[in-house]
Amino acid sequence: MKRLLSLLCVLALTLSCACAMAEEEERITITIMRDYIAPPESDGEILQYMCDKYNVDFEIIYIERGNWNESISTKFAKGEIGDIIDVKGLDLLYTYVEQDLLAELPPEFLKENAPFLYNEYVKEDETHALRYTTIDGKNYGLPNITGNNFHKVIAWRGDWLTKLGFDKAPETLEEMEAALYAFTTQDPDGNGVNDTYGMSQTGMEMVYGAYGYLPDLWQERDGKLVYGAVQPETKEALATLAKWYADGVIDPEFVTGENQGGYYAISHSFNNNRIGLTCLGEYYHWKPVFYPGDSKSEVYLELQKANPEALESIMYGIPVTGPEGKSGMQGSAVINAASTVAFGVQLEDEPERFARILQVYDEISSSYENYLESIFGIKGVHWDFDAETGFPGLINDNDSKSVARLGIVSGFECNEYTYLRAKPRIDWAYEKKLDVGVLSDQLLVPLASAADYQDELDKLRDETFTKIIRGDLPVDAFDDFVTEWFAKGGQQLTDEANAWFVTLSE
Ligand SMILES: [Ca+2]
Repeated sequence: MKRLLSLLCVLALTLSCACAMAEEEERITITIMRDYIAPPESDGEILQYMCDKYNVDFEIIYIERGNWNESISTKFAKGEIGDIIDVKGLDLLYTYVEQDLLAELPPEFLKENAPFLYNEYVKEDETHALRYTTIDGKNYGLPNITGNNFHKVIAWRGDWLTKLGFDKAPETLEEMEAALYAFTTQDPDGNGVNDTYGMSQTGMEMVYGAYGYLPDLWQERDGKLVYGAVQPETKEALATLAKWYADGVIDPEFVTGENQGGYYAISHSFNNNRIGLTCLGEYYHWKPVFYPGDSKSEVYLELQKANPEALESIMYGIPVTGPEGKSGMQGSAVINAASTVAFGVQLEDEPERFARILQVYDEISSSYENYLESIFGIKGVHWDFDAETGFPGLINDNDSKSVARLGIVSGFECNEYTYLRAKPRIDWAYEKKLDVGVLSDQLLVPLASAADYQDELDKLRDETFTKIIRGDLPVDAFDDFVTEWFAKGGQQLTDEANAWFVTLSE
């Protein structure tokens, strides 16, 4: 009886709390334009749960993933602007601000309403992540922050290397060349047919890196920012690649890539014994499945099915070192403004609703379990902590698509959560040395003229480099390309990049 009474008391208290809360704040609707791997259902179980838990109505405006830019622009043109919007690119952030689609998010307003997020973003001056989403002195969003900086996986066919007399993955450009030539000429798969190549498209990045500059990165050179594609060292890299191509070492189909459909990070050329080196895919695609419900591992699982011997034998390499001792591949940026959460311009006129949205986003992000619910769904129904390892994983046959359909509402993942929920895979990436030889894009802000020039310049670069590698143009055609690049807007971009770069040291 005593127990029943106290239970009634608790109930009464809970009810009165709920009533008081309902009186205090009106239940608002929050529209979301974020990236979903599958279209969410408006009455999805997870979405309903999140609405009830946070006492708001989340409404998802689905943007077709494969056609993101066009699809979201069409909605914007119709005046349909979400409250929370995924912005997928610095140039887009700039464009949207110019088109007056985004609300300014002053750091002080963030601090007031989302103290947890504020602390994550504005730790100390030099890591002030909001600097990267600030345009003309106004902040327009929350960039993505990741604690780890890994380059793509460098996977060598260990069985081929061993068979041909190499006892480890190549570490220098010279060793790389020797291995690739052997893969091409010495029938590593032993079928008596001349049907293998050294590498295809994705092996090229570390060749450029071995000469010091990557063709699509802004890097520091003598105190200034320079674009990798137009550095003289890149001409040397192209000469090497052209020689390899002429000698039949590079897959003649390299232009069409290594993936023939299905999940984008799978290299069919590698899986089907056509090439012996691939750098397609991130660490989380290649890692083994560490515990029941451990997500990702798309490449690992596919290779396990298609070619278990190859999987078993893989030797993970580091970016090879070139003649001047340089090496590198692009890392995943620690602060990635190209993946920014922004807020619809309508919120500028609704400061109370804007404040409430930030409060909810802060609450979703500020505890580990809240965050896990936001990406996996209801604990015990869609996900749970693994009894043995303690790591969270999807259960009851759920996968990333099914929980997307049920309406997850992803919060902000701080570094601590990444490590808490994914320690085995991050440890794996360090064990495979994916943090060694990382080059980062040192330009971290949108350039005012990027929208005018970048696409055309990228196209010019890609077409010219392909022609040089295939021998359709001589290597010296690089010199004309450099002149044309600067004349067609490259000089303007370089000037703008450096105008920003000097402000870093001010
Ligand atoms: Ca063969």
